[in-house]
Amino acid sequence: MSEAYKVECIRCGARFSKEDIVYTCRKCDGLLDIKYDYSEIDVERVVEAKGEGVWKYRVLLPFDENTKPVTINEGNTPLYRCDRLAKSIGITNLWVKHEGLNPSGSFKDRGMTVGVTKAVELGVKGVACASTGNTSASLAIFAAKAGIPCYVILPKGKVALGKVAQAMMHGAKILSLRGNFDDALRIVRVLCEEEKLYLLNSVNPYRLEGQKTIAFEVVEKLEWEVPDRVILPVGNAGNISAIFKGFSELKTLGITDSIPKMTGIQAEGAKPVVNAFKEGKEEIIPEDKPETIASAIRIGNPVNAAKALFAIRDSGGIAESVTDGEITEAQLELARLEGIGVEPASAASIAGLKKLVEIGEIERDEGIVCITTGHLLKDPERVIEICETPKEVDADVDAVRKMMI
Ligand code: AN7
Repeated sequence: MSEAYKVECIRCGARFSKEDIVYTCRKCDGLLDIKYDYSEIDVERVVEAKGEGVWKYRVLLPFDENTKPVTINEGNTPLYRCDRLAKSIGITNLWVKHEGLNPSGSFKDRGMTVGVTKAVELGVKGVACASTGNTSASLAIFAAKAGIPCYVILPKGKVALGKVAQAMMHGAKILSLRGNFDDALRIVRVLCEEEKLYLLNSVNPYRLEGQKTIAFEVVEKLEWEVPDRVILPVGNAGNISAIFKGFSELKTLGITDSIPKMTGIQAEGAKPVVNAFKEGKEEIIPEDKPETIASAIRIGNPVNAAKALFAIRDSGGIAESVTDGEITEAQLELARLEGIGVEPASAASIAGLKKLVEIGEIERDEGIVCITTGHLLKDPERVIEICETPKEVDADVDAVRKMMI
């Protein structure tokens, strides 16, 4: 639909063609963004859009009418009203959008449906990524669906079990790197250039086009009202940038009149974006040895930091960090008060909310949407570490009764 888009550098404004395989600006190495001519976009086709999920909003996606999407029905995730959790935190208006209910169990599917559709359009010989887990699981699935070879590099021993299982089952060629995620991304970027593979980490601007639909769904579910604040975990910093873009587009089109305060949460042991935000800096200082139990966001050199810092500052939001203990507590609370099972990184959003309310940065009557990015079953090993182990019992009614009640 939106054939009339441009790929543009956010720093120097250089433009690249749709056929060009480019991830950062060839002139200044700045991040790229997909730009539309919003005056050409029919607002009715956004507000009255039919269908479900990411492709419902294809008028705001970079493809023409005839493109056949590579899709497994991603998006259209529930937005839960969470009154019990709100009460326990001492706030009045809380929703959780559970992105863990995407087909692969994380929000990455939104980016991959668009990214792999683009890969097919370009006719690439293979797709590749570095990953803390969810990106690789999602890419493996979409590559399988499209029939394209898939290569993934994972930091050895640092990826949750469910995610590796998915990449293995769906047929990706997996390498376990003696290094961390940042090493893996650095290496895969070089190999994608040299070996002509298509890179599908979130530095690829097409990925973020799919992920921005989280904002469209939130606003639509709230009957075209904009929440005061959106809180989400930040790793490579793509998702917060994408969601901000989604809200910005709705405002540009005159569908809404505000943008939520974009609030990014990192783990205490991996918080370069938080540091840059608090120090008022434009650029992050990469961390050599990021560490957290929230392995999805164990990232020291987030590639989309410049976009994320702009999103947070421009929307009047905040970046804050939480400890592994706070993440675990929030994961348990969300599971037990609301029945929402998430992996540790996702619980960082709830932990961040609690902390920011406690220190008075968030007003108690704000309308808040937390994005929970990945499903509980992604990381069963963590559950075994933090929950009580089931007790063994003889197959006898009285023995069971004695231990049960
Ligand atoms: C559950 O899979 O980076 O800030 O390689 O899996 O957009 O990077 C995962 C990231 C949050 C952070 N929550 O999102 C990967 C990867 C979950 C995640 C993030 C990730 P970004």
